[in-house]
Amino acid sequence: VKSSRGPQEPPHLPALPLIGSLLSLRSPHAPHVLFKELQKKYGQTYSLMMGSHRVVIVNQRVHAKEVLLKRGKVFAGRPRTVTTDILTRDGKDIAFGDYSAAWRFHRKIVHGALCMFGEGSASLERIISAEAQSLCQTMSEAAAVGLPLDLSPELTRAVTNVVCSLCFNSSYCRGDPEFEAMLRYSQGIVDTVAKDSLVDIFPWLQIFPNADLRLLKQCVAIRDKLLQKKYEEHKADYSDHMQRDLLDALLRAKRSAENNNTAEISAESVGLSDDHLLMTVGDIFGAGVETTTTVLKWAVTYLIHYPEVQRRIQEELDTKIGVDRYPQLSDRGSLPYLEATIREVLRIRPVAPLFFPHVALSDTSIGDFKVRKGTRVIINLWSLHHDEEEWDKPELFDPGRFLNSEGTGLTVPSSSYLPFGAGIRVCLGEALAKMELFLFLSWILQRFTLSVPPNHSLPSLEGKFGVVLQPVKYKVTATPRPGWEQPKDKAC
Ligand code: HEM
Ligand code: PLO
Repeated sequence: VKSSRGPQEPPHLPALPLIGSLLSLRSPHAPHVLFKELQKKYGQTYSLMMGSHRVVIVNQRVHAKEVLLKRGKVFAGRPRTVTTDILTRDGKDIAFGDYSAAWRFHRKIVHGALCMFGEGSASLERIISAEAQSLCQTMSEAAAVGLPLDLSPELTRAVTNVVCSLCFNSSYCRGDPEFEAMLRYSQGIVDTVAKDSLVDIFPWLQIFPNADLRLLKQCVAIRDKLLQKKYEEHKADYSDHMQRDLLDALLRAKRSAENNNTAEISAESVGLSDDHLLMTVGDIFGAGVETTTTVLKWAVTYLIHYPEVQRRIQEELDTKIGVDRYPQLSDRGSLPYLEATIREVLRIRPVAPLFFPHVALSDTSIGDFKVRKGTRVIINLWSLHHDEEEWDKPELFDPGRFLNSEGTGLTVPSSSYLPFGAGIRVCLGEALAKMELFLFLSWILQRFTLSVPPNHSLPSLEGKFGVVLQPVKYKVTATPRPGWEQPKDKAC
């Protein structure tokens, strides 16, 4: 309903000079939960000050879609923050870079490279299946000696190797020191980066904890060394006639812009400097690893909490695939319950419960609310995915909500479901992530039943808030299913 008084400011949390609304934000809850709670007092869309920044929090689907889709281009900006500037050399990447010609150009190249890998050749399916096989072999070995296993590093390595093939045409074996270093630096980055877009941050006062900043700088330095090494190797054996991976695709775009010096688009102006190339690969590598691994870990966590869901997926796998062959992407259509489970995991524990802020590039509005140029907008996906008006018992893990009434086909029961975002900043890896989630989970559940080791308690479902929402660490017992007692798979 349009207000007769014309556009108004959104309801505002109390704010003090300099520290902004900090005092109203002190809470034992993680930010996404607190922002959901604050709706009770301020309505679904409200604003607050973080330091000197005006921030609007969006907790409902209509306003979220306005920001992402209807006025997507107006809200396509990103803020500069101290931590993301450290990670991305002042926003020279896709995810944290502001809207610009360089940003558009890089998204296009990455999109093209991902499409080339995904379609035409069945290479991506082959790569993921090989990693699934190696993962299952590791799980078999642990099962053979009766040892519970922390699946986290194993899942991370499997997912890392897929993105590594895609970005660098390389992969890691178990225990590779470079991989072990990657696990450590990436955790440090997840724990610290983008936090300062949420807490009050005054670069001149350094209120953002110094220890966090130090850790982030150390981790980024290690990551940059790794990226630089891959870059030098690729430059050394680059050929115009061969495109092995994403880094080759970026190098080709750079060479062709450099050779085209007469054109008004120089390599620098479209963002094809060495820094831009490195930061873009760094994004795809980082996003490719942390997001998909996190979803797989949540899936395993929920499967051990809900053995009946696990059993139903296994019945579906037994009927549709059996034990004589491994799962393939072409089976996706005939395994609706597994697909529904993946959708439910992405709903109940969204990887990014708070999107990194979008920024209004000009004066605009959200619903009836006035929004000034430069305002940061945070979409609270947690609220959208746990909205009581949209979902029946939102806290309940129920894959069935994504099935039609006969249980034979998939549905999306509410349009308040945006696990990958939408619009011009929609996730670039959605198709890849869905392939990986389907193949890894079907391989694992065809072969093993997952449970908590005897005398261990079930892992917490709460999650640890960072730039992605991660489950806690725990061990699982993987019991080989009938027909899979003897390992049939090869490890790396
Ligand atoms: C952005 C979710 C996997 C690359 C995003 C956004 C979400 C998201 C919510 C933010 C959209 C916004 O700010 O409006 C997920 C989930 C994944 C996943 C749930 C796994 C299940 C991946 C993978 C890749 C990737 C595998 C890389 C191959 C990116 C990039 C962006 C992005 C580059 C930034 C886009 C931009 O700002 O223009 N993703 N993602 N993501 N994702 Fe993903
Ligand atoms: C994950 C840790 C890596 O070391 C660096 C990195 C790069 C891209 C980030 C990713 C991290 C976290 C998830 C992000 C992704 C870009 C898009 C994605 C923020 C920090 C999401 C879910 O928005």
